[in-house]
Amino acid sequence: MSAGPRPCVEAYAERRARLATKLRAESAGLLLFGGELQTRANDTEFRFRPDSDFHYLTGLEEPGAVMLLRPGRDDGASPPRLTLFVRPHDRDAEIWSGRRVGPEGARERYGATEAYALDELDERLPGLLDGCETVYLPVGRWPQLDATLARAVTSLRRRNREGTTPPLRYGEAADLIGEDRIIKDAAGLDSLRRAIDISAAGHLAAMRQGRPGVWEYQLEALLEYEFRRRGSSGPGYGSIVGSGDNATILHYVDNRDQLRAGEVILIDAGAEWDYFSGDITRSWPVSGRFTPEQRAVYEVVLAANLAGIERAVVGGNIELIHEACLEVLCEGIAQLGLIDASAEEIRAKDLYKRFYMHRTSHWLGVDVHDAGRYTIGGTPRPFTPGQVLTVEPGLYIAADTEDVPEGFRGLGIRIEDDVLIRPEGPEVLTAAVPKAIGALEEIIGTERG
Ligand SMILES: [Mn+2]
Repeated sequence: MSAGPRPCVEAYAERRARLATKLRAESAGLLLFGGELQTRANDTEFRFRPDSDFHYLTGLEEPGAVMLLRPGRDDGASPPRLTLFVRPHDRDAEIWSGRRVGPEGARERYGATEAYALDELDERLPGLLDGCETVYLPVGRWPQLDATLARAVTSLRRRNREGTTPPLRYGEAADLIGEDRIIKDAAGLDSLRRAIDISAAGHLAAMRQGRPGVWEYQLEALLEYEFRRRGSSGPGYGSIVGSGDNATILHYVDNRDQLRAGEVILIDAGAEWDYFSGDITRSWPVSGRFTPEQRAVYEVVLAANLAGIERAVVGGNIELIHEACLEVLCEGIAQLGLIDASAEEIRAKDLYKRFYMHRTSHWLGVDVHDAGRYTIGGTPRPFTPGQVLTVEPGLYIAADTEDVPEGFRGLGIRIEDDVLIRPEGPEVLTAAVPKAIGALEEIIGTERG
């Protein structure tokens, strides 16, 4: 199985060019850090994952790297200048810890205009920032980057009489880049689709293998096996595999219980591809058939999911999706008698929060909870084509909920899809994973047959 194509160097250059247009207007530069290895215990480290913004703009996945982007001339005749500082080649270090791209590789393979070894950063950065009126950086995300900038600015100020011009303003890079990331470009959408397709394959495998007696961690391992064998770097967030009452714990990641006949299992898991992440939740009966109570709750959540997706249209917004889901959920809670009140009262008095305590949607992209503003000028941001968001209503009835009939207790159901906003209406990117009751029971039932 081939890992498939990754975005080419041009895709990253296009992203930098879009940002350079914004930077040029403010005579600004953008300073980012690529992240560093995080200690796991003693002298072992977690697998490296580059800083999302840094990778989004460079494609480079090496610890320690620093980038500075400055726009070209405003006549558009010169391209943006990308300066990369990377670890230098070091034969001994590379034998132990892997190959390094080196300054030459940074120029040849990553399109850097100029590239230097990291130990030249303090010496060269002041000159590179000279005349840059605004510097964008992710304030506080990487304390060592804040310190690097502070040293460079101090050095420029000290040489002020030589005619150097230190920066006048500092801006938030997370917001600047987030507003670009929120609209998926062609390369980003390709990566996200691939991440979602791999996520879907993992969910299907879990549905086929899940049955009474299997352990939650075995399904977690199966999901991640499917992700990895398809070339994904692994899950984009901690996989949630919760059966029975565990499904009522929103971020249950212990995944250590055994699946029992008659329970519903909730799996919330997504694969990463090129550092874009899928995000899918499905809930299904461990024995292959819902009980009448489980089925009734499932039907309410599914109706809410479908009502929410219907509102994922240009000009809509996340609040309207949430409202549409709440309307269906409150109606269902009333009809099932989970709360002894009318749907209107359940809605108006927020009584539903006993069983539905989270929001319905978030942006999706490089980060599972992706960058980009949710409100603009204090009001919900209207959807525009190219945005991707989740629609994930649920109902969670903990085992110790004594005022509901027993058949409803210890039941958590969430149905989460990833949706692309298009002029012609929503595209459900997660459609490959069934959610209709008949289709679910068929896939689970068939494999057991
Ligand atoms: Mn989600």
